[in-house]
Amino acid sequence: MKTLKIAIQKSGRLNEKSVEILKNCGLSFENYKSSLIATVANFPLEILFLRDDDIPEYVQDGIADLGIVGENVIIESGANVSYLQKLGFGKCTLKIAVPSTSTISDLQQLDGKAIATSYPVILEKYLKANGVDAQIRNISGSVEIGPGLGLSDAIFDIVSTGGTLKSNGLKPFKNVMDSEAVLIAGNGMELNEEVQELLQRIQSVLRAKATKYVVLNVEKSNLQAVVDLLPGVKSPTIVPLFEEGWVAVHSVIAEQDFWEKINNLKAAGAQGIVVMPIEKIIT
Ligand code: PRT
Ligand code: ZN
Repeated sequence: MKTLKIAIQKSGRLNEKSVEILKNCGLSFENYKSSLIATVANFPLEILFLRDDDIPEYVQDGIADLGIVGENVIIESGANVSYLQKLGFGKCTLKIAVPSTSTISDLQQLDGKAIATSYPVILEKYLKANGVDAQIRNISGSVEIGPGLGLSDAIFDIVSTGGTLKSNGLKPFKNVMDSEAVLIAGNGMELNEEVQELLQRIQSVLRAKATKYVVLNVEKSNLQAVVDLLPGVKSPTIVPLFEEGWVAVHSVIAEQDFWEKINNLKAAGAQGIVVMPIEKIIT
């Protein structure tokens, strides 16, 4: 059986979550800071620890079969790879930002202006698509100091909380693309049994993460109203309580509308609501 190789970031913002998702898939491996490669003990897989910028090319060229990397890095690299699964972490937005005192209100006002960025390919495509003729200053780091140093009139960079922009006297002007970590494979690569198995495990971990397990008690007269609020994986499980006229309802609810759902359940008559994390959902 061929051993698969997956490339993940060695250190940086995506490293910890990439390791975590693989470990949650039941893969057993050592994660020493110094190692460049780790062998998984209980699955035919090797993990390569790389700089994120190298991952798309490694996957494109077949040196690694799979990779976990930000969409921004993939698009910037121009590598020919296919997305297998969005992973829900490393979320950010690439934005054009201008000094907070700037009166710029229209994209065309960037004509003839200089924009500093580490993502010249994405920026150039965006400017071209919008008919803006700006000068791109390609710098490799600390892009946010560009306007302060007189190097550029605007910047194009990754933003997550917006704190870095603010502390450098900048404000967001245009959102260009959203990004998150994705699982990639070489374009046209055969998705063999091992890849499918790994993908299924990743998807079951993601599904579990997006949901909570809920157990609640309700009087039978309020049961329908409570059940109407709960989809469950298939449908809720109803278990009679020892006390006549009462049942316990077991279900899963989505993390994203969790608090709203809980409040609605309480209003519908649910009591003693217990919420638990789910490890995996296998469908
Ligand atoms: O060493 P290596 O080359 O592997 O790593 P790196 O230094 O190039 O990348 P790293 O670890 O900083 O980021 C890896 C990936 O995380 C990026 O390619 C994005 O896909 C994703 N990501 C998510 C982010 C951010 N959020 C983020 N906030 N990458 C960078 N930032 C930086 C941004 O450049 C800016 O300086 O954080 C600052 C802005 O953050 P806020 O919260 O102040 O807005
Ligand atoms: Zn990098």
